[in-house]
Amino acid sequence: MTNIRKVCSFLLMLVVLFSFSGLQAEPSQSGPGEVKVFGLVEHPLTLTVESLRRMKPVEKGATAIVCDSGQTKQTMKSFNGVPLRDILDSARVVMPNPRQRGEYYALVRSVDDYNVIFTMNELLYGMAGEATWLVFEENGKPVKENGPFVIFCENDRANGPRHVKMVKSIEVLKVNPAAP
Ligand SMILES: Nc1nc2c(c(=O)[nH]1)N[C@H]1C(S)=C(S)[C@@H](COP(=O)(O)O)O[C@H]1N2
Ligand SMILES: [Mo]
Repeated sequence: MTNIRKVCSFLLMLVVLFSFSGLQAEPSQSGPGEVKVFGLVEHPLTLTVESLRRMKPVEKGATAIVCDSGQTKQTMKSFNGVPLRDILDSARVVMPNPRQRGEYYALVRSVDDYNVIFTMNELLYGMAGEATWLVFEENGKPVKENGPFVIFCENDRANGPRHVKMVKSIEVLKVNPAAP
């Protein structure tokens, strides 16, 4: 009897262990209403509108989304967002070798597979760092069709191409070493 009990609790333990390892093996699976931040970071994050509100969001005024063709695709009276740089700061990108800092990038993926990279270099040292936002409100309301999350770089000359609607995840990666 006690043996059966032991076997049972052992099996239960295995089930628990496996389900936990399963969770860790798929960090990129964001649920609806959340954005996962993972990859080469110390603290993977699961962002929601509530958690973004606690991260010092900035409210910006009238903004247009302009395609490379010059066509205005969208205008907003205002938007609310957290700098992508602050998000990557709190996730703590792991860069053990400062000489390789130019090799890191954040890959922003969307639900419909429109994906854009932002390099850590431009976010930390360039103009894009001041102006790349994870947006969760437009015109004072939650982002509807394009949302709930959008990432874009406000000061891109044409800011449509790097305007990612329906953001699903942010993965920090490093370029592969050159083949020997
Ligand atoms: N998820 C997602 N985001 C996207 C796109 C897309 O197809 N899917 N198109 C991009 C392009 S090319 C532009 S110009 C802007 C504006 O696109 P819209 O005309 O669909 O609003 O969104 C960008 N973001
Ligand atoms: Mo576009």
